[in-house]
Amino acid sequence: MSAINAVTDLTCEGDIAVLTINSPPVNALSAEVRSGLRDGVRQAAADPAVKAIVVICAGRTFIAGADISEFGKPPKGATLPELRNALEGGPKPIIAAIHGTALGGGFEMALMCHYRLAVPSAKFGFPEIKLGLIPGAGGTQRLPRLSGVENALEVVLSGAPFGIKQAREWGVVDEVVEEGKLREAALAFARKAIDTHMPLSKIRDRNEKVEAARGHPEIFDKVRREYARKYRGFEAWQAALRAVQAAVDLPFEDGMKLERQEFLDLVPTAQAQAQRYVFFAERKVWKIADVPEDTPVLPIRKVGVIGAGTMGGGISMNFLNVGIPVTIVETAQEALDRGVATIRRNYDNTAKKGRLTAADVTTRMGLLSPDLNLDALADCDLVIEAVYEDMQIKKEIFRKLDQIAKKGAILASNTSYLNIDEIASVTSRPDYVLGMHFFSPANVMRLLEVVRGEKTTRPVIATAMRLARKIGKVAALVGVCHGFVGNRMLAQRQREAQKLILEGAMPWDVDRVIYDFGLPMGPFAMSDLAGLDIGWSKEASKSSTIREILCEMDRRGQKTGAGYYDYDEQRTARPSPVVEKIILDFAAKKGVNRRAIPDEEILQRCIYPMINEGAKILAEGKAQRASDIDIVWINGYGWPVYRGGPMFYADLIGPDKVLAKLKEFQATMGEDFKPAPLLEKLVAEGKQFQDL
Ligand code: T1G
Repeated sequence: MSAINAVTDLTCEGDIAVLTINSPPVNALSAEVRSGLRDGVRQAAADPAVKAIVVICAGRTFIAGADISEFGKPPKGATLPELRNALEGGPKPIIAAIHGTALGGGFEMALMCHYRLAVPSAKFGFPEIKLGLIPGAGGTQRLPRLSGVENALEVVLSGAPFGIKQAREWGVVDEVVEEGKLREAALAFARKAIDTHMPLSKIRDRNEKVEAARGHPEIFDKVRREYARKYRGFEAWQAALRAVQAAVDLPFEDGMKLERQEFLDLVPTAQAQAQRYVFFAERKVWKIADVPEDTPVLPIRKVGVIGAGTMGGGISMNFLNVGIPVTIVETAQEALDRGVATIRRNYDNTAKKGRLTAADVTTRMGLLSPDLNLDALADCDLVIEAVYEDMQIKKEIFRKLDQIAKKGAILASNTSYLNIDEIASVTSRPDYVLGMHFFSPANVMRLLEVVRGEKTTRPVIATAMRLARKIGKVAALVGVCHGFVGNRMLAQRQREAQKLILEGAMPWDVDRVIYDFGLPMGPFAMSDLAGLDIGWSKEASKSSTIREILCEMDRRGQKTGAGYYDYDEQRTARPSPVVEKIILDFAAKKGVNRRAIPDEEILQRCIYPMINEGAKILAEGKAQRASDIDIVWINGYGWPVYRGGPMFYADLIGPDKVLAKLKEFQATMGEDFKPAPLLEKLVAEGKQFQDL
């Protein structure tokens, strides 16, 4: 055996050379791996004793793509064209032996080989689109030649991996071999290739499937229509379409050139930078400085949920979905029945869409135990309270729960704003109390804010984080403060949005600016969806705000067919002349001289105070890192991933520009814009939030 470099070994089994890549954790196609591959293949190719070459990876997976941490840095090591010439252009059959996930550049490298073997559990795919990129090493030119154009478009545009069945059908793999027997099967295949003089099969030469699509622009038009909505605001998908179209319209080499140029144009873009940042942010968010990976976790075999309303029902479904029995408690039979019926209806709808079988629905509903008695929660390992947002009601429930719940049970509140320490203080086990703040609809939204109380123990935190991963959530650890991270920042935007419609904008102006920025909807459409009467009481209402006036007029949002907008039968929102008059009258009564407000100011006044609040949250230690705040906003509030999150956005614009604008607003509009000391400090030190 000879070491080609630190991550690549070359061994010879008779006249078969085996190149083993070993670069944990995922054998990413780093400079060293590329150089090891190039030099190893060249060495084997030059060795007259060698008749065939097997490329295989050690560890948990085949090459899972280019090393994302290398992007944006000066290129080092072997280039992709060099690798291609060594592999596809090599004089001897090269066999890729695949296990785990052959993704991105790893999948492209395998497609440069002459043959591919894989174990049944192997996955293949081009996730580049999730990084604001497209395949840059021939993936958009070679895959369509195997899978056909429509399938290749789906793979490249969805970024989703596909399995062995598809890989076999498309001829991506030449042989499916037994799990755990990959190396010997690859040697046997190489043996056969030598003994039967198998040709150097090059995918580049297989043109039938791309030629079949020539003169059928409708294939691309259909996909363009399909993805236009899904990828609103994203740039890379159009480049992916152009590259696959090139595979159809252009000779292979010209298609490769076009793909490469599209790829190189995307790498430095703000969107690609943002999506790379989010890739690592989504992995960092799970790491808690003082709760190491090996912190013991508590077994969660049974969960209790208090409250069968929208949140309670959605929360329960998360656990039923992963086979954890749930006892759901309500105070009245009618409310309990309504809650259980909603859960069943949700499952039935999912089954109708073919994403669940009737048996799945029965199994999940079978794990649900509705009850009217809190005592039914005595043997739960975790109880999540999801009742009306009132401190006294929550404290009352936690007092009772503390008496009922078994020793060692974790007590969690789904409160969106309230002080977890105050709730915990009424129990004898504040060390087992924390917040688990789900987002509506709780069975759909990926975000979970795990709220660490003053006394919450590390094992309880570790248990909540591990459980979050199990139910498919992205969990961010946050500290106790009003509204935690997400809602605390949201309040800044909502405040400014209300001021803007008083000063000169209309709700639909503000919403248009926020929608065009990339969020799924603006603050006013969001309020109409949630209901304007959350926390509103008729008795206390004094027409002191536009929202109060609307509620008094029974314009409570979508549910009443009118709110800030008028809604037709299909719930399509239309700017409302009624609301316009209310706003103008209200402003006149307040003596406000309304003015035309430019879109840029609307955007800055909605987003900069959020960034400023993010800086305060970081300074107070209510979030571990700036990228956690971004993960909260991307997974809980629809912040577009291609803008990286509010804190990344601040770095992109420049914290100095955000500070300057806040000071300008402060000078004319007051202390709501007073810059956070941390922001001042960052700018003074020429740093960014990412440097924290
Ligand atoms: N580059 C660098 N680091 C990577 C990496 C990569 N491609 N993939 C994973 N890691 C790190 C990750 O940060 C984490 O580090 C550890 O590995 C485990 O990852 C030219 C341009 C493979 C399915 O997009 O989807 O090829 O946090 O926690 O859940 O056309 O990682 O431990 O320090 O995610 O088991 C295309 C990205 C690149 C695949 C494994 N490839 N990776 O999931 O582990 S672009 C991708 C994944 C490209 C070419 C183009 C997943 C995984 P740490 P993990 P996992």
